Amino acid sequence: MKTRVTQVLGTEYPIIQGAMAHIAEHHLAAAVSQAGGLGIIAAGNQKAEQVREEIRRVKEMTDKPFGVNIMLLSQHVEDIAQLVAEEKVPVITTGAGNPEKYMSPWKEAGIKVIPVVASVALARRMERYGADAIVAEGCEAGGHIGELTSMTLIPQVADAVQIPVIGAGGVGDGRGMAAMFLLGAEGVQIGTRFVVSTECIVHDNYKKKILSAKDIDSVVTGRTCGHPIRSLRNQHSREYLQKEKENVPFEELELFALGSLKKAVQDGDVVNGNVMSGQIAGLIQKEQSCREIIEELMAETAALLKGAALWVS
Ligand code: TUI
Repeated sequence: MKTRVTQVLGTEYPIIQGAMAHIAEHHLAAAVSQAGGLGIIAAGNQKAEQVREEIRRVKEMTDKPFGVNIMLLSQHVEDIAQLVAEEKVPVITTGAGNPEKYMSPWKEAGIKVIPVVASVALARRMERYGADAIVAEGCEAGGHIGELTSMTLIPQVADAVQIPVIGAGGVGDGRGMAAMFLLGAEGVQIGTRFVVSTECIVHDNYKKKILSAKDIDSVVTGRTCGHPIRSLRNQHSREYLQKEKENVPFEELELFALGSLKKAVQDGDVVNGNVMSGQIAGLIQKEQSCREIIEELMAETAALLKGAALWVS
């Protein structure tokens, strides 16, 4: 399936793996790239030298294109912005902010720049600043989210920009992927399903929590402090929401959240840790390799879109 997204990324398939802090490291990124998608290393809050090590490991494991996601709230963002240019990373995605001040140095380094946005206004702005494509992420996604659903955001972004749109938020199988194409996307970004892949290094308890989730099991915390985060409901989310109800100061909420994702991902504490996940968790039934996931997605999508002529030859 060739679309403008595969042309920009240099991949076989128009599938990007979502960036997930502590989760999207070199094993997952290399496996997705090897299988024909675009694997992504999440820089998260890591220091530049840790990210450099991750990049080098992916380069050792695959010669296929891959990307680095820069979380713009990170205190190390300046160093990482410079590092990705030095390392000539093929693709950069960004999240949780506006990357415009870094875009011209990245473009000059020959990097494809794909900001993740949650609004039409930022999508338009990113196009003006030279973005090669845009990820439009609906609030079905896990982690830090915007206000709009994928159903409403993707067609509005697709109408507003000329550059290719990659749809994110709520995609777990070929039906979701085909729906994104019908809404105007030319590629998809998938996070939660790749968490439950054999190559993903999250603690088994994290994978089991996703596999046992039902449709209504995700909640959004942090709305009151302007950083809404979608995760699976547990003791941690209940306590966080209770604190928000009691209007505890922002600093106390921040302290409560500190290290909570790592606790779930690395220690497997899915009771007191933060299990970030998209709303599509309830659809995910089994662990598979990244190659199986991608091939299944492509077969389902192609069957559904047969005759729709949405891709380029
Ligand atoms: O970035 C994400 N997902 C994330 S980042 C993250 S780490 C984090 N931890 C605590 C607080 C905040 C983040 C966990 N999950 N997805 C991409 C995304 N970006 N979704 C929404 C946005 C977004 C939101 C507002 C992008 C830009 C924006 O406004 C920018 C501006 O200044 O106009």
